[in-house]
Amino acid sequence: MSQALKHVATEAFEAAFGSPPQHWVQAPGRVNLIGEHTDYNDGYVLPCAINFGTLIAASARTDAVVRVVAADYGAEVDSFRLDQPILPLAEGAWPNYVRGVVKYLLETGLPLQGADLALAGNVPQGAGLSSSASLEVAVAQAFKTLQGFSELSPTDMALIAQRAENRFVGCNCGIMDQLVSARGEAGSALLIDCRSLATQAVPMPADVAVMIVHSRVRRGLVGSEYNTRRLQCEAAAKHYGVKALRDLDLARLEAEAGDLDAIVLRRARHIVTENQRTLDAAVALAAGDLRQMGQLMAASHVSMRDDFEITAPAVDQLVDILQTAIGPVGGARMTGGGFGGCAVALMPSTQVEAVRQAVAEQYRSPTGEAGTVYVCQASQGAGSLS
Ligand code: GAF
Repeated sequence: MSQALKHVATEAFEAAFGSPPQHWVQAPGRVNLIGEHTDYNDGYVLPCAINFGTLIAASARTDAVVRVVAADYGAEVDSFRLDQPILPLAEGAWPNYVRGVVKYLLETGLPLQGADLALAGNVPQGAGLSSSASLEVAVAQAFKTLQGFSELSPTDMALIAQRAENRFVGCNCGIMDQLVSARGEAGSALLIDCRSLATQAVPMPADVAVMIVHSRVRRGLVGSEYNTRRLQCEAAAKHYGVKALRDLDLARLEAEAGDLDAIVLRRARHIVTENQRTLDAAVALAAGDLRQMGQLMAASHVSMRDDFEITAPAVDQLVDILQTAIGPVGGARMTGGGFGGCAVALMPSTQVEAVRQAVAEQYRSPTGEAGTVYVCQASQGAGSLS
C-alpha cells in the first residue's frame, strides 16, 4: 500500500499522541470478480484484495486505554477503555468500526492491552469496495501485531471483523469482504467457499488488467434492500427444505417451485445460477480464458439486474459501455452489494487506455458526473509493514 498513506498515518499519530508509532499494519479493500450475494447463502465468491486499503500506525500502551485518531476525518480522536463496557456511538460514526472489533477481540478472551492508533485509508467510500471491512480487519491486525497474538489466524480476524459489522455496526453482511481482506493473495483472486471458509488462490493471467469504474451513483438503498434480499433467500431455502440456497440445483429450483412467490423464486434463481457461474469463472480464470470470463460476467450482470434486481439504470449503462469497448475478450459487471457503486472489468492490459477513453466520452451519472476509473492490482491480505 502507498508510502503516502503511511506518511499520512504517521503524521496524524505524532500530532495526536506526541511520539512516533512503533508499528504499521495494513488491510486491503476488495473487488469481487463474480459471486454476488452468494456469501450469506453459504455459496461461492471470487474476489481479489486490491491495492487500496486502510493503514494504521500503532503503538502499544501498558494500560487499558485505546485512543484512535482518524486522519481522514479531520484528525478526530476517539478514546475508550477496555475495562468498561464498549458501546457504539451514533449510527454511521467511524469509531464504531474500531470499537466493535475491539469488543469482539476482547470476547475471545485474549489478554488485550490498550493501544494508540492512527487510521488512514484510500478505499473510495460508498463505492462497494469494502472500505469498512478493510478498516475492521486492519484494527484486528493492529492488535495482533502489537501484542504478538500469533494464535489469531487471518480467518479468526475476518470472523471478528464480520461480527463487529453484524452486531455492532448493524449491517448483516456475509463473510466475503472481511475474509478476502484478511487472506487475499498478491497476484491472485480468491475462490472462497463461504460454508467451509476454504480458499483457493486463482492466479490472475499475465497481462490482464482489473479495472474498477465508480458510477458515482450513491448506494442509497443498500442497507434496507440488502436485508430484504437476505430474508427472501432465507424464505426460499425454507420452501425447498434446504439449509441454504447453496444446497439447491437449478432442476430442483424449477421442479419444486410450487406456490413459491414469483419474486422469491427469481431471487433464488440468481443465487443458484450465480454459484455455478462463480465455480466456472474460477476454472476459466485459472486457464486464462478471458472470453469465457467475459460471458460469465455478462450473465452475472443480467442475473443481478433481472432476477436479484440490485443494479441501477446508470450502472447498467456503464456496464454496457464497458462490455462494448472491451469486446469478446474480457468482460464487465456490477460489483459489490449493489444499488449503485462500481463496475468491475477484466481486459487485456493493452486495452486499458481505449476503455478508459470510452468511459470518459460515453458515461455520465444521473447527476452529470463522469465515472472514476481505477486500474488495480490483486494484492496481499492484511499484515504488518516495516
Ligand atoms: C456486501 C456484503 F458485505 C458482502 O458480504 C456481500 O454479501 C456483498 O455485499 C454482495 O456480494 O459487500
